[in-house]
Amino acid sequence: MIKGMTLVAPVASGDAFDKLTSLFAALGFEPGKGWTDATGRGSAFLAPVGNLELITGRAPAVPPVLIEVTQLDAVFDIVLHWMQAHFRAEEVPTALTAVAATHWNSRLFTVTLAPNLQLGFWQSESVTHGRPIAIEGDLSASGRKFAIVVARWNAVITDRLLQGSIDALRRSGCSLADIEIVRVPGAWEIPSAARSLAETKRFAGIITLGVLLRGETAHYEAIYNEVSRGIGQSQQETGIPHAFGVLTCENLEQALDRAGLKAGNKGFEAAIAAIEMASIQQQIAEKK
Ligand code: DLZ
Repeated sequence: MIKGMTLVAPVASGDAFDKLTSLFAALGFEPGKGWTDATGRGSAFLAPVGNLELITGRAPAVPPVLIEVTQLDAVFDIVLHWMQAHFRAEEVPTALTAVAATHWNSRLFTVTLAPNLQLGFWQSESVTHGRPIAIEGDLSASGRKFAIVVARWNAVITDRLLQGSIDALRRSGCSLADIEIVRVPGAWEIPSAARSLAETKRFAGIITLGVLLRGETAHYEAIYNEVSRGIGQSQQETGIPHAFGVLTCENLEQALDRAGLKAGNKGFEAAIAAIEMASIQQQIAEKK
């Protein structure tokens, strides 16, 4: 059974070996198992994927060793700086080509690092190249209805979470008429309201917003566990995505940070998650 492929590149001297080893480390290769014996040294550099590509009909226009990367221009800069440090200035333009478009929807540059070591670095221009095909939700809320269940307890925070959620929905194309807001007394009441809304099947997603403050909430753990379990159960049993925007914080300051100050707005984030999940659910349903 095939396990892997190794290309062996002889290097002229120990000095060149050390320099190239440091370059490949700087480029981000995972170090493999090296060796040293009386005859010399070996240094292995691993890449996540290897291919052997057979071609016919034309001579290859690329070096025999092609390294696919994700940030070609950054890689080019690393190689260029290394060349400027280790080659004479007049050698660099012949050893290192500029980044150029290929005929296979990619960009490529080549570099001759040693007489027997010519490499091509390339990056595909196709965003889907090399990615497994996956269902991915989009962030369009246009034409979809969402419900927001928001607790009045700690309203100074939950109002900000609500504003964040509405902001995310509006920016994603949801009309105001398609947003239904239900205010409940406290976090404890969120699951039952969310469940009632989900069971109507009128909504693509439910966004739940509340704040539990550890310091001020008796039986904090018990309430939190029940609220999170209830929201999760409603999601699983109705099949409607429920975004969890119930903050659990040590104190008011921490909650404020998560409601639009230092740590983003969790109401906004919850709404975005609901929008994405609504899209995913629709795609899964359509595939069925
Ligand atoms: C009672 C209570 C307490 C102590 N703390 C909170 C809290 O930090 N956050 C919150 O949303 N609600 C709190 N509540 C209210 C309960 O969630 C619930 O509304 C009441 O117990 C009435 O059922």
